Amino acid sequence: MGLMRIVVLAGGVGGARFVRGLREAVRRAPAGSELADASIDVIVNTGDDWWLAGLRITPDLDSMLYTLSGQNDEVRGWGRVGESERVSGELQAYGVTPEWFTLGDLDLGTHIARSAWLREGLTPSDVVARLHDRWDLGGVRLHPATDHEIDTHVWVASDTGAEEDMHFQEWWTRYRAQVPALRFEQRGVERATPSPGALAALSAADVVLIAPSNPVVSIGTILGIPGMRDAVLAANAPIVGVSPIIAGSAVRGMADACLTTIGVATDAAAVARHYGSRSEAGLLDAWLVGVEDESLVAELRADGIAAAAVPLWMRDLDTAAALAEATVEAAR
Ligand code: FO1
Repeated sequence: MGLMRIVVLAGGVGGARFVRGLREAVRRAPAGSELADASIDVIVNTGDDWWLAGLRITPDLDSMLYTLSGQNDEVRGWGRVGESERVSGELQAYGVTPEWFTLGDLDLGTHIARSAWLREGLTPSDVVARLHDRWDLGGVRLHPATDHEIDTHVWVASDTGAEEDMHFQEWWTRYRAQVPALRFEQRGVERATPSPGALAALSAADVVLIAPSNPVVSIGTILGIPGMRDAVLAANAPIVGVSPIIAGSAVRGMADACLTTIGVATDAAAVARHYGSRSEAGLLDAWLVGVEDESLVAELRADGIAAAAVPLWMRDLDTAAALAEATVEAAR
């Protein structure tokens, strides 16, 4: 068996846990099996990125980087383990950063390095490659979905009833997605193109996996980059998605608020239909729901989506590895 090239589309925390499980499944696969020889390329959402205090912050890429290198804060989900926040206190006292967004001291090192490299003229892809040089990601290669800035803005109704927008980070971390969003705007997306690494990975892919990430502001943003959806579909590979919704609630994060905004129910079958079956101009060849949602499998199959129910909760490395293995199995 030759090398199996796996490409994953992913957002931050949930995506990182899934990819860590996939890496573990590859490590555990019996020698000589197809999975044992697999490579993993991850196309990471950049729609949460923003400029703050003159620094480029890329939460999803950093969650991947920190999780795969064992540096992430598992309790909060984001940021570095063993973090201190001395500089952030100063920045907040100066009013340079808002009190609802904390940049840890160690994390700031990453942001300063990235911003310095961007100012030297490196692309976001080049920056990710440099960050790779320092951290051992166990063979996983990360690619920003695009090298263009496509920061997400959220439109809401103001007190006067007029529409106003705020950066996604303010809506998500300050308001915890509790202010109803009228719509999401990926600013600049029309000029964006997929990153070279993303396109190269897709053109060589044997399997494409859609991580259990936010279908709207993570996976939706990636697929909304002009040319990305076509590149995913053009890959000579089955496309398998994992539901981020179990028994009608978001596994983590506030995906339900995002789904409501685009008129999709917070339900594993509704998200599958939103991605669509490849046989009907959609994306999916197969879709995994939780064992809690076993009853949805028959209706999805009737809609042309090969669905299966498997344990979806990634409680630890074992459960994440088992889920990843089931996903690759579904692709076969
Ligand atoms: N999330 C928070 O809820 N509060 C924070 O202060 C915060 C700081 C932060 C700093 C750097 C970074 O990369 C991420 C950070 N996050 C914070 C997480 C975060 O931005 C969101 O959870 C994601 O963008 C949603 O995927």
